[in-house]
Amino acid sequence: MKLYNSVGPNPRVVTMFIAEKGIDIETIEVDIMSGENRQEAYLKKNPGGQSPALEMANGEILSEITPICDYLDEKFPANSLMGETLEEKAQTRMWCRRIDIKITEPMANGFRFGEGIDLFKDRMACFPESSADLKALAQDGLKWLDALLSDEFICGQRFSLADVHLFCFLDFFAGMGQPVNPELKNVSRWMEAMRQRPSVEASIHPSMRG
Ligand SMILES: N[C@@H](CCC(=O)N[C@@H](CS)C(=O)NCC(=O)O)C(=O)O
Repeated sequence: MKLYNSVGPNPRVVTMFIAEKGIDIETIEVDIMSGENRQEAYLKKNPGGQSPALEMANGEILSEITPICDYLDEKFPANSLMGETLEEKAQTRMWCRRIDIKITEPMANGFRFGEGIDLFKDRMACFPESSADLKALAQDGLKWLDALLSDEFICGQRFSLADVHLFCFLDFFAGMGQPVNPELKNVSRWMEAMRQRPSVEASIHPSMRG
């Protein structure tokens, strides 16, 4: 198996997930800043042209962070971050999907169409006039989550991929003009607790280390 990795919150979800599980996967770095991921060689592997991608045990390529983590969790069942039962797995997938739709996707597009416009304008359709609204939509999603996050983790008492997913995005975009509103007490408390996990340090991309 090989993980095509790069800087950015999406690949970090997978590398933090891997660190949490204590498994070892060979990684191949893709330079997304220079656009290597948009060149033919990478597009042949992942037509979505984004990072990460996982070459699975049978040689086929899988993209999208939730299926990649789901696959790794089934392949290496110890320390499951998806859940032990069918119901827990379904709940984890539900929360990842909610986080994606309500928070992280609008947050990422708010950045791509705003601060990231020079990097993204020739890579995808960009709508700069939507940037502020998308950021507001992401903040509204966080407010919604804050009211529900009274327990230790997103899936109650159970640490899961949903926590890893949200953390990597909030950590990345806090430094890119989309910090967590400190009035969101539950999200702020959860974020502080997440920062103590060894997987946070272990998953910092080499290019971001001082
Ligand atoms: N939906 C994809 C999103 C992947 C994504 O947006 N990756 C970013 C890095 S965080 C990327 O490759 N950006 C460079 C580009 O789009 O050219 C997933 O779940 O993996």
